[in-house]
Amino acid sequence: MNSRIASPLTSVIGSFLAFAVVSVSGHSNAQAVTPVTPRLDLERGYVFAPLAGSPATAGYGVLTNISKETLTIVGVNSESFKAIELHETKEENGLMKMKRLPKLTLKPQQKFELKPGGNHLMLFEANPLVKQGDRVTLVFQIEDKTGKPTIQSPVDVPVKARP
Ligand SMILES: [Cu+2]
Repeated sequence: MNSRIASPLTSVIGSFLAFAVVSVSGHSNAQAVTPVTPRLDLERGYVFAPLAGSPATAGYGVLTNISKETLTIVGVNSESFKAIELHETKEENGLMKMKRLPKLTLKPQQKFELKPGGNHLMLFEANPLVKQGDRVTLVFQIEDKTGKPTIQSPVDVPVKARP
């Protein structure tokens, strides 16, 4: 439509991609990383600030597959926590029990709600510097077409105080 607008935009995108490639190749896990295209969103996402002496905290929000393909989440990690698991909460014999979900498959636009008392992210052994008001990056690992967990989809969320 308007080439005056189109050409600076293209060069901005071009330099962004060049930057992304440089930063990925400078990372120590470079061989496992596919360049990042947003695939997952965590709407209204947050994690509760870790409590001193507690081994784990929890994270919530609405996970949405914003890609055009079916995605299978096979893990979550973060530099701010030693380990992260996706947990589902189900009633069994009148008791609410939580269980690790090793995989979660979402069709395009499909949502999976994580909320207090229900499904959640369980975040273990926070970095001691993580505190209320910070933001942490959660990196969702997604299987590629061969079934290897090589696609990384980062989501940035705030750290909130417990109510
Ligand atoms: Cu849990």
